[in-house]
Amino acid sequence: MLPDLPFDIAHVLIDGTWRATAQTLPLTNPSTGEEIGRIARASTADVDAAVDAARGALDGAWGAMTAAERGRILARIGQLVLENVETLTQLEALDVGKPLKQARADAIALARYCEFYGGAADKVHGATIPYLDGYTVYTLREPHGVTGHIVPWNYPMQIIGRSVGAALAMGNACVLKPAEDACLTALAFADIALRAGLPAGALNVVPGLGSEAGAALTAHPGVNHLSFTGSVGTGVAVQTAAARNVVPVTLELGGKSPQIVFDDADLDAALPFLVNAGLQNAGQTCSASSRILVQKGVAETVMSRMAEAYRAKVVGPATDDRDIGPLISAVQKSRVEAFLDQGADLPVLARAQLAEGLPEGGSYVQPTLFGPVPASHVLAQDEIFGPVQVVIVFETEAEALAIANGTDYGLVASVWTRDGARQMRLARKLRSGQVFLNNYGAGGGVELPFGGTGKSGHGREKGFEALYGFSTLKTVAAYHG
Ligand code: TXE
Repeated sequence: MLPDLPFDIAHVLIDGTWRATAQTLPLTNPSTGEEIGRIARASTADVDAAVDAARGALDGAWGAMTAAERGRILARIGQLVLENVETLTQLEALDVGKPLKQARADAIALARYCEFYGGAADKVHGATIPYLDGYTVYTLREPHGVTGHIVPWNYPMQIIGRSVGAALAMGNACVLKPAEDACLTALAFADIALRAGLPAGALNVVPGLGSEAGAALTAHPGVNHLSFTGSVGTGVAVQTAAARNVVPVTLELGGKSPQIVFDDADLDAALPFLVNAGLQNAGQTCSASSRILVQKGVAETVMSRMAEAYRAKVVGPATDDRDIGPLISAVQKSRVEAFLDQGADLPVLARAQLAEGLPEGGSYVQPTLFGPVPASHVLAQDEIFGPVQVVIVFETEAEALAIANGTDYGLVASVWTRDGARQMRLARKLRSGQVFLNNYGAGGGVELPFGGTGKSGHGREKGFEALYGFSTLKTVAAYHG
């Protein structure tokens, strides 16, 4: 059941006003398969109105605010998010199927993004540049203008926090298109932002289909920057649309992130990360560690200890708060099952447990650990986006590096070894946006720049770096003689 909300979930938010759309879409609970309501299906006209409202905010109260005032509003939003953590948790569990503890962690991360970007808003500045005699030259960091944010369903709150948070801090006005599979926390966040004093039009939310509202937003000539997180195929479509308007794009397109375990690793420290980084959010994580590369000397031990950890994990409905929830939808379930079919000839090390009496219509998949698996196998190459990991055995550091760098992706990698020189060598040679040494994911890392290389995308979100991506640089050269 939906909690009581101060807004209608079938509405879009445009210019500070909740409005009905001509058409709606069903909202499904992935834990049960039941329809729990209807959400808005924004049209091209709704997106046009949202972009106009954002432009109006830039020309009005929002555009006139100082960086410190923007920061204070973001900080207030963060505070209100914290006060509403339990509602946000319930919404996300219902909408995405996340176990409550994961949904709660995401809500707290959303607050952290608002706190971080609130504090950073007035700390971004340009430079003075020594130039010819008689000149003073300086640079100004300015907002792009209207920013479009296309957000997927796997971590709505975290992805909204990192992209909308940074964009607002820099003074952009945002149009947010959440995923059709999960938009409730986007609406709740916008309601909180309004209550915290964000001026009308600074954040507009237009839930709807990717092929309609999403495509309309990416093609809109009034949008000055696009930030997209999702699949490679849709990322290419977004970048192509942006190119027609010559608009900068930040793309975060997932990965096939490896953890490399050497013979000298501290296995007790590594083990929880090896398994949890693959199974968190039922594997539907852009930075999921879906490949575990293990050196031959510890391969048997690591495989048997990972198998033991898998057998102890339980899959259940989100509100039962087990280790792992359902996948987002029946469509995602069939995508993952198609991968499992392709792995039918691979050795299975272990599967996790499905809780008894799972609702028939829920999108549950039994988490599966394969190994040893050849590095070239499709399950070791493609992003599965489900609770599936493969173990690959290697002998030398050079071989490990070649395997780790041997996919189209490059988002996150980690190295488990006590050899400091090897840590430094691999940190440099791994083709990856983030490298972790003797850890993985660094606790979420609101402060840590994040993004990929290769087909994982380009541009950086999170941390201070995102503020540069969500702004543009103007050079001012004054001649005074
Ligand atoms: O992604 P899409 P889907 C990967 C993962 C998953 C696969 C498919 O491998 O199995 O993608 O998921 C919007 N113009 N990731 O189909 O299509 C859409 O409405 C503009 C990895 O859900 O990329 C949603 O808001 N927008 C990833 C968002 O794009 C469009 C997270 C993502 O949908 C659009 C999610 C269009 N033409 C999936 N078409 C990660 N990096 O974490 C769709 N959208």
